[in-house]
Amino acid sequence: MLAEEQRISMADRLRADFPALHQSVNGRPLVYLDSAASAQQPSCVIDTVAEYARHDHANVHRGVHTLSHRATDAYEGARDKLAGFINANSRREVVFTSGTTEAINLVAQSFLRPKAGPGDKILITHMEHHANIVPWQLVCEQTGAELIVAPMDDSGTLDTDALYALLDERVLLVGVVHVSNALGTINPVEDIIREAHAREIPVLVDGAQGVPHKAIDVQALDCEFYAFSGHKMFGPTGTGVLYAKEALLDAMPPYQGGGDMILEVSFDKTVYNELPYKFEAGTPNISGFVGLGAAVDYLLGVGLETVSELEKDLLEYMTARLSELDGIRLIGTADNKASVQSFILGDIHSHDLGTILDHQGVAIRTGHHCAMPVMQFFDVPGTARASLALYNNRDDVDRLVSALTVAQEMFA
Ligand code: C6P
Repeated sequence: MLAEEQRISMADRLRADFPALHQSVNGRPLVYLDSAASAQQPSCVIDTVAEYARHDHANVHRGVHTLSHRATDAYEGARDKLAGFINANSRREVVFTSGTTEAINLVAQSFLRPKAGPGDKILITHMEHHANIVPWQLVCEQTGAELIVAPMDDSGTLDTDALYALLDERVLLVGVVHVSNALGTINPVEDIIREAHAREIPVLVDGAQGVPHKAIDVQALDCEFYAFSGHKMFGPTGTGVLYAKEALLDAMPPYQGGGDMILEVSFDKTVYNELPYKFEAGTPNISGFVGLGAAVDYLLGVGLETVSELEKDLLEYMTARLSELDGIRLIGTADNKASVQSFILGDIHSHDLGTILDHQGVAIRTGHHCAMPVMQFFDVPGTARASLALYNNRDDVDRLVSALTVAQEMFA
């Protein structure tokens, strides 16, 4: 446990690693509170990508020449780092995708669609991001299966008893978000996985907002699938991971066809490549994954325990400071939360609020956060959302609160 002074100096040290934070926006020093949408990148990630482009760039798995070997080593080295980062049993279980969205679509089309039919069910929760709703709706349209939804309460806490009551022999898969991007709720995925497994139901965890904030051990979780995005964990955009248990990946058909996912092709028959390449058709985002490997090194260097502790402390501070504002309605007040606070301020439309804050150099996200069912539940068109990362500090929160006060005065 870090003392308060240590926490403050640690956050300031980490902040120095992120060049984008050291600029003025609209004449004011930038306060970046939109890391749940996309986190900033530390110098080590930016430099690794630049070095790769300067010296090592070539296509992977294809060439006999030196640069292709170097590119392949860097790219596959990143896979080893990611496998270690989530404690996968094997690098074959780490499929590179363009992000969480593609990872979930892969599972929907390759794992679920061939099994699903009328009368089957896919169980998700009311707090899912569209990326963990729409791919299942597509499967339902394609197969006649039904999407069912576990409820949450007014604090944004999942009703796990209701979820367990929905688990029956027709449920083919449970899809659950680890940390809600709109509410910040941390779901008890360990319990959900245990209960689902007791009924032999596989579980996909949407870890887009989990991975940047807490240590993930997929073997301890024992989930069948865990999906996450590189750009929310300080890596480049266009990178992501589908972790899946090897036996499942072995049995699943390819998601896309093309180069690299084959061993042999003739017009009569194609033999697919071994794992994980069977699921990686075409030239991948090589430099992006090389950068993601550097992001893993960075996060491990800081330590996920430290990250969780810094953010927990700052979230408490932010929630307390926001609560001081007249007419504020906090959306998402579950006991177990991470990194995100959504809110509505009086009658001010969230987009107006976002614009007024931007004029003061404060970046937040506004709108439905790709979680429209959450907005429907709270009967709001959208919210303002401030999201934290390891580089934020109390000054950022104070600047947020004073910018909100300015907005209130403008609308008074
Ligand atoms: N949430 C946010 O501002 P992609 O776009 O594939 O990298 O991630 C999709 C996704 C899936 N699940 C959760 C829980 C997410 O938060 C996101 C992305 C961003 O909240 C952009 S909408």
